Amino acid sequence: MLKFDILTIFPNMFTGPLNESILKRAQDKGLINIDINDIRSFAQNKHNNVDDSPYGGGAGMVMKPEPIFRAVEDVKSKEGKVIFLSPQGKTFDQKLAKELAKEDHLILLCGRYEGVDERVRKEVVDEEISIGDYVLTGGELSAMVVIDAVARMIPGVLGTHQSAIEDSFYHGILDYPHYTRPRKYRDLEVPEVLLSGNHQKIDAWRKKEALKRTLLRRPDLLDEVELTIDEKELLNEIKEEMEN
Ligand code: 9WO
Repeated sequence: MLKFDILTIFPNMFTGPLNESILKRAQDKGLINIDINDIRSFAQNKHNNVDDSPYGGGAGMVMKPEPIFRAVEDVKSKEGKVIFLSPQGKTFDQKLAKELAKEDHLILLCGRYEGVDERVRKEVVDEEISIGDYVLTGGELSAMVVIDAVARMIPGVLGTHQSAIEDSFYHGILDYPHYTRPRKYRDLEVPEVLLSGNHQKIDAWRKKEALKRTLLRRPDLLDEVELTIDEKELLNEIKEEMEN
């Protein structure tokens, strides 16, 4: 059972996305547990302020340290790992999702405004993660991305047939093209090989299409993966075909 504790000043943002479909079922099955904690409920001053103007001046506001320290102390367990979502973090990828799925307790700290008091980063944050090189209005949407990607790596969260399909990024290359009925739609036909019933040929075609896509769109991924002899052969076929 992996426990997620979210720390946010916008708890309502999470209720929709985390309570539908696969994440809902994973919680119902007791494979994951998600608690949403409102940082504002840990504010102590008269107006429950969680932000204040920056020392040194400048525009905007900074999240105050006290409510965050208190919120983390409230949810923290001895195995708890505190993750801060920010553009300054280490880039999130499938490998990191798989690693985090082995943890017992992840505490996801979502910032807002122009940032969080640096003493939070120094004292309570264990890992800083970015989901990509862009700025959002806060860490909440990125926390949901991390939860989704981590949860689906936990055994039992995906159905057995889905976990076989999950291979696409798992093996480090892009997915192959998918088709379903009808066989012909507005003159657009399904590739003949997929209708052949020859599963060896189908597997080879899919592997080749996946490699083709990866070579064309994300050649950088091919430097990272260990290809089998068959896959290297397919890749050479593709390169030769592309020269013609
Ligand atoms: C806002 C801002 C406004 C004016 C000048 C500078 C500024 N910096 C920021 C800013 O970085 N705000 C962050 C908003 C503070 C931390 C939480 N926020 C956030 C997290 N935005 N984007 C992310 C994020 C998290 C993970 N992966 C990608 C982006």
